[in-house]
Amino acid sequence: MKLFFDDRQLLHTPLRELHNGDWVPYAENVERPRSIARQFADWQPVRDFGMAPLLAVHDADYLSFLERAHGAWVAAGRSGDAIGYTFPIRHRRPLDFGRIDAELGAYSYDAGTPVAAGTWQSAYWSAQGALTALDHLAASGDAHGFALCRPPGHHAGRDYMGGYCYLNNAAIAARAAGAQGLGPVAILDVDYHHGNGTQDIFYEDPGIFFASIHADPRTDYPFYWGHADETGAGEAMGSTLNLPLPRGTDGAAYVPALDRALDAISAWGARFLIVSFGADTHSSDPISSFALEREDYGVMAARIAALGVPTLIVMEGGYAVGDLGLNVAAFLAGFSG
Ligand code: SP5
Ligand code: ZN
Repeated sequence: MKLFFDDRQLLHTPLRELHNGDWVPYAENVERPRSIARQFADWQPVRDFGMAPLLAVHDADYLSFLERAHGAWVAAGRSGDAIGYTFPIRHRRPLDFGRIDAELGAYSYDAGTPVAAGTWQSAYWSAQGALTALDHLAASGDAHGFALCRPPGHHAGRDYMGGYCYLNNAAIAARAAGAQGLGPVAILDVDYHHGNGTQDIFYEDPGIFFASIHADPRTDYPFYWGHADETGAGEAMGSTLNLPLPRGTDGAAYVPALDRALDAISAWGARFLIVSFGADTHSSDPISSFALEREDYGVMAARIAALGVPTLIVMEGGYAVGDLGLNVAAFLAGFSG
């Protein structure tokens, strides 16, 4: 399996995030991609597919905000990471904001997603990595490919960032795959957290199936999405599947949910699959509460591979940096039997 990563993805270095009322070190740090990169000798270069595939998912004004946000923060006389403090939850509408703080709130839903000096560059190349891996799959006929996306993407929506995510790498690749005629495309999200951004982007899109297995949002971030009764809207009713699981879920309890998701993806007729893979389901993850072990990742991968559908794996979360590289390696190895 070919692996894709670009060093510019290390330029994104926020210092801290707000957690339980305290500022704590940023969990989505550069030790994550380093621990994964270390496990493999061979990385493929990332190519530049430009802005068009990003604009196929995200609003132009949001992308422009992301690109200039840190500069505007500095121009406002601030130092450190740009972060909002007021969020317009409802009644959002296009307004002509005159202050960076207003924009930071309008384009995000949490205080866990600061914009640092290198954020745009890293997010841009993270998305290009997913597109390069997709292009490789389409051109080579390989069954599986892996994009070490970082920053991750599945919490980012059409016009918002959140949950350490800025550009939705999986959604960008899914749209591009559909446009190239590789579909029907399905996305399977197995990060610990619900992929609310991906769900939102495709909620009314009958062309892309979205299935997510995650910690019950009653108790876990992102709280406001990922409940079992969210199943899609309009023409896309039934093309979203949410399988929330309780805290403490281990490999034995996880597999039946995975099989349900895979059955639904198969019944839907998917011919191309994108896996949003988070290793934050591991027992040692510092911000999550599932109990999967390393060998469970091989089991998961083998079941996904048994679908027999070309599969692009994009990296999402996973914060136990001591185990992360080994867990990702175990997952990827499971695709090769
Ligand atoms: C991609 C992904 O896994 N995003 C997860 C975002 C979760 N953010 C909120 C979790 C709050 C826990 N913060 C703990 C910080 C420890 N340094
Ligand atoms: Zn996660």
